[in-house]
Amino acid sequence: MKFFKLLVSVLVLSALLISCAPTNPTAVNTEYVLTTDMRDGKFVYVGVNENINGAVNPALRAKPGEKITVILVNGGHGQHDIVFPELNVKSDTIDQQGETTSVTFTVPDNDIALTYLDTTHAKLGMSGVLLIGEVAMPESADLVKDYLAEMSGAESTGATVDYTLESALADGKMVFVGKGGDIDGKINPDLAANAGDTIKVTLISGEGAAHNVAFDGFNARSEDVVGKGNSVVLEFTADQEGTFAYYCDIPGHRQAGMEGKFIVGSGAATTAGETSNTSYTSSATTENIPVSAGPADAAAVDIVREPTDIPASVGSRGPETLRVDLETVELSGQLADGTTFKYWTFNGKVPGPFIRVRVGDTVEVHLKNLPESIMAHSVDFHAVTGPGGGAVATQTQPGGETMFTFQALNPGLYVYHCATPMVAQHIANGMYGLILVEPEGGLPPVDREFYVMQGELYTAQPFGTTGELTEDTTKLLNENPEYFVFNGASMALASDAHALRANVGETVRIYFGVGGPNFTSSFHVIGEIFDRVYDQASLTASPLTDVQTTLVPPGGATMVEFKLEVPGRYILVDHALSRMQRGLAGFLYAEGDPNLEVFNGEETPGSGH
Ligand SMILES: [Cu+2]
Repeated sequence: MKFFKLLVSVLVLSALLISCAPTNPTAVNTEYVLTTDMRDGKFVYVGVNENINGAVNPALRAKPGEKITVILVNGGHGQHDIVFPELNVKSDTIDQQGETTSVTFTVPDNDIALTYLDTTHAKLGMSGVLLIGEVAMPESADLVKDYLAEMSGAESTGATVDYTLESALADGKMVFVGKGGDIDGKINPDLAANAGDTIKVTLISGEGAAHNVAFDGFNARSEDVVGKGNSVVLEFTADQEGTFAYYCDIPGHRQAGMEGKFIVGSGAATTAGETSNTSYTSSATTENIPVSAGPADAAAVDIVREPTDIPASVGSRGPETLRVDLETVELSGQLADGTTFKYWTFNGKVPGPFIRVRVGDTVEVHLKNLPESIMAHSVDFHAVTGPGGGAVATQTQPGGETMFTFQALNPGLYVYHCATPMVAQHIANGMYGLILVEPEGGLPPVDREFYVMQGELYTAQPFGTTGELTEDTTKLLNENPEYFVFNGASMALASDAHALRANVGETVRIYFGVGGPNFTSSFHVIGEIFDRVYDQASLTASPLTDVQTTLVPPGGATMVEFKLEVPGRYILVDHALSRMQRGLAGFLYAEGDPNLEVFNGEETPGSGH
């Protein structure tokens, strides 16, 4: 996808160049197009046009005294530029994917090898040479080293400091654990080095989920490591004194606890403005999370749980032992028309499956995390009496399976959700559902039952952006969602495909829960009055009667019932109605003959009902 975008940028660029070529008064003899990319965890330049196509940090060639143009396309994210330091030529800085900049200059008229480099990423290997005339290719990057030595405050000490870190879950947090040496067994250990040392960090995935390690202030980030026991190595030079943060920059992991300190020299910063920033709300997110959306994922599926997807009532049966199978599936889903999002789900839909048991049942829960997952997942049932609601027994790595049993002691309608750090993130991405524990003898029969859950999505891109949206954990922590949804997607239950349907004269029951993770719902059905509200989803207390709007907190539920007397379209909302503009509404169509005694009126245009 990234490549596709790049290709488009390059094509557009070529078209532009061709179209303006005839009118260009000062002829350029040679032209190079470079893009930026990440290889082996390091930023590099990659050649785009013919003779340098695909080459990493390609050698550029020019004839003495000729005029050349070098065009740079930002192929990913992060700030980039191209500088020819010996010639004092510097491009503008570009920081958006697809953005371009260029420099045009006349090269010296003698045979010489010169450097080109990226101001921020040169020390990570983002540099190459410009060879003029018959000059030979110099020994690897000596030129850059010389130049960087000038730029950098610290002389290389020639020493290498080795650290090994392993990812782990500890005390409900995601952490780095030190391996070997002084840091052995320590959680998020302080790492130390002298200015000028080479730092070599080996990161082992201790539990199999995807991780990496990034160092603020050094533009150093390892590749991702996935799969238990696999490892990745990051090497960089600690070229400035100070105290810096290191962390895992997989979205949500730093917030979940994967963060430590990197102390260079005395730990005091040598230059103003270069001090570490240990707050994840700023530096961690600016470089890596795009605000523009990539193209929508063509393979995205419909993740909306059908509101009628509810198992039959338990009826009058006695307690039994039942098996519940949950699969955690990370998949690309349709969030809105032309908009896709990487959801994390139970069984591929949002919400997860409606689970129906009776009081006294023993439930055997099997949780399988698909091998394709990059995250660990788990499940916490609010219907469980026991540690973590089952989350203690179900932290499940990609490709793994866990199991526990519980006895349903209390009747009620309960939320379940993933409880793997950062829990709010797993919930926001779609990991919640309802489990109904019916009282002895079952619930009173009704004509129609519906399953609806409310949640919020925190995307880096504003509401309404088309394309593939990405999650934004800073917005999540600030409780600043872009989307509010019933059953996983924007306006999902207002679509013909997923609307609720019933007939006049029927009694409707809605099992309504809030996954959240953060917003309380003021649940209301426009045009109807709840005949009965099982407040807080208590099925043993007497229901409230004749209620307009009922409060449902995150991690809470309600059961409402009403009879349909009049045909028409009724609208499920959270009466905090701004959220309707953010994707939150569902339609309940009641079909049948008019009931003029109860309601008699002509529809006026533009009512929206
Ligand atoms: Cu999860």
